[in-house]
Amino acid sequence: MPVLHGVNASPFVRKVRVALAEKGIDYELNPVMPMGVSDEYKQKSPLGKIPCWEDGDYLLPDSSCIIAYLDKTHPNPSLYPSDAASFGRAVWYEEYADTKLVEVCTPVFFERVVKARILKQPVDEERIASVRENEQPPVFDYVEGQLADREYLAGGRFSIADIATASPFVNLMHGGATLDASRWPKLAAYVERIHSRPSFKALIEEEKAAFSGQ
Ligand SMILES: N[C@@H](CCC(=O)N[C@@H](CS)C(=O)NCC(=O)O)C(=O)O
Repeated sequence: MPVLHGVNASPFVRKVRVALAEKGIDYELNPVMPMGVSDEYKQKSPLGKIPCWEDGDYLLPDSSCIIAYLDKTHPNPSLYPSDAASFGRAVWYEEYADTKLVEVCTPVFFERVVKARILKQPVDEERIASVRENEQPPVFDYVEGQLADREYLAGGRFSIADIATASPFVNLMHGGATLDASRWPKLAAYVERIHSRPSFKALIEEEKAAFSGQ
């Protein structure tokens, strides 16, 4: 059976797990923690990052590469729009989410879950306040504006753009922060809608159960 290396609190590992669930692909999750990976793991994933996909002697790191590959091996349902313009927008939204949404959503998770519950270190509340007041608003404004009245971000149906965009908001939620629905009503409704898909919902439940034991 193919193996996905990584832990599910990672927004990038979650992206791949959601794609696998949407496509109904069986796999094993090998829990590789992102900090201090072994030299053996670096042979598989040269940047030393999670996730990495391993199927027999086929190795592929990076969530974006893995999902693009899986869309070729298991094309139904495709997670990419078929027309060129929507395809381009979808992979742009994926890039924006992987870079910018992850940057502004994960510090709250890092402080309140990783530091407080796992590393047993003090939480930097000033850092959390600064991220929430200064860093998140322009990023959330952008996604709110891009959504306009769309149900999905690109191509009129669920795609990689929605997987990547909704994933970091799971980390925000684990960090106990809510998205202000009075300020970002479209984004809040969209995130709730995407998180309620069976693929996301099952993972969110699994992650919540794992963190409640910490
Ligand atoms: N572009 C990569 C990013 C993966 C990534 O940054 N993963 C983090 C965990 S959330 C990691 O492994 N960090 C360890 C490191 O940077 O050394 C992807 O999409 O898979």
